[in-house]
Amino acid sequence: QSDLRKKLLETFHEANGEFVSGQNLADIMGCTRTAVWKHIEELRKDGYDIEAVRKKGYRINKSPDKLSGNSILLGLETKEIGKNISYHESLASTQKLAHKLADSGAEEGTLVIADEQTQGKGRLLRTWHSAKTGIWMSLILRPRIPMQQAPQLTLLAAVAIVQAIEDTTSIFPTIKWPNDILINGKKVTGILTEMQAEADRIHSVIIGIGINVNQSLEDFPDDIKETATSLALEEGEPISRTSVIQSFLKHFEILYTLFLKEGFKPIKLLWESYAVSLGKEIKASTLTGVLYGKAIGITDDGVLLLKDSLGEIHSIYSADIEI
Ligand code: BT5
Repeated sequence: QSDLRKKLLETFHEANGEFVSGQNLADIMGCTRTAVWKHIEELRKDGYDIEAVRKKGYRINKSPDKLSGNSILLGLETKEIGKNISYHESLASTQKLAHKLADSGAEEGTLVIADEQTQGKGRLLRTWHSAKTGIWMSLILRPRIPMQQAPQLTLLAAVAIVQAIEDTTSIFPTIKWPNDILINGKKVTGILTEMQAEADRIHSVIIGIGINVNQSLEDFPDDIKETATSLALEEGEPISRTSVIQSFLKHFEILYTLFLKEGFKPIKLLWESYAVSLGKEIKASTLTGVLYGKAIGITDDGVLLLKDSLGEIHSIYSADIEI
């Protein structure tokens, strides 16, 4: 059943907005015209706007912003990243399931995605608000890199997300080290990178990404109303989550391939071009205390360098930054 629907959607996709006749669809799908019509009705129920014109056939005018494994795969331009999708309407946290799948051997590039998370998590046991209409996903990677390089993947993912937002909207977001993406100073995306490792070998890196897409201001709880934003709020119109995910996966694969071949250097250059905090006076709250100073750059390893008022330079591996 779902294979037939996939085939139907693929055929419409290839037709590029042109009409496809009922007979053609029946031939391609290997079923009767009545069966085609039934599948079309099912698609309509899922929110597809399908036009039917006598003697011409059917065409899709608008796809819904409904997520599913199939709709993400349709038109996805990657080789490996995102080719294996585990989609769920509701999960406690995509990170949790991704860890489980990674444990049981999920292949590199497996993507776990949910419409809603009931226990979305940020860093340091913080809550990540994950009501419907956002993108909540976790990507499983199996890079053969030294363990200390894993945090660089957070920065790499941030670059891919910025590129995806630029591709699918008219917005130019910025990155705040290490894991926030901002639009007009408000947080639109958070990234949580976790690792499964043993001694000095990485089993898997799980990159959790939360992107606010179609939320309105009322959708955000009070504690983040002033600090959070969504793509739709900034763009002034709804944004297709599927397009953002597909674009992210495409950019991620390009950057990740480059990273595995040439290391972090080329990624660092891109990252710097999107970073807001560099050259500014910042406050860095780390687990061991608070530091004030100028963010003078990141190292080739992705570590933030802060110069204090005495001229001393501190390496910061993990912190919350205020500008
Ligand atoms: C993060 O933590 O920014 C990492 C968020 C990662 C979320 C993804 S969603 C898919 C995957 N599954 C999960 O369970 N998690 C990952 P951190 O830097 O610690 O920021 C957390 C803080 O951001 C919170 O304390 C709030 O202040 C704020 N916040 C929470 N939800 C938000 C939202 N939807 N939009 C903007 N800010 C939010």
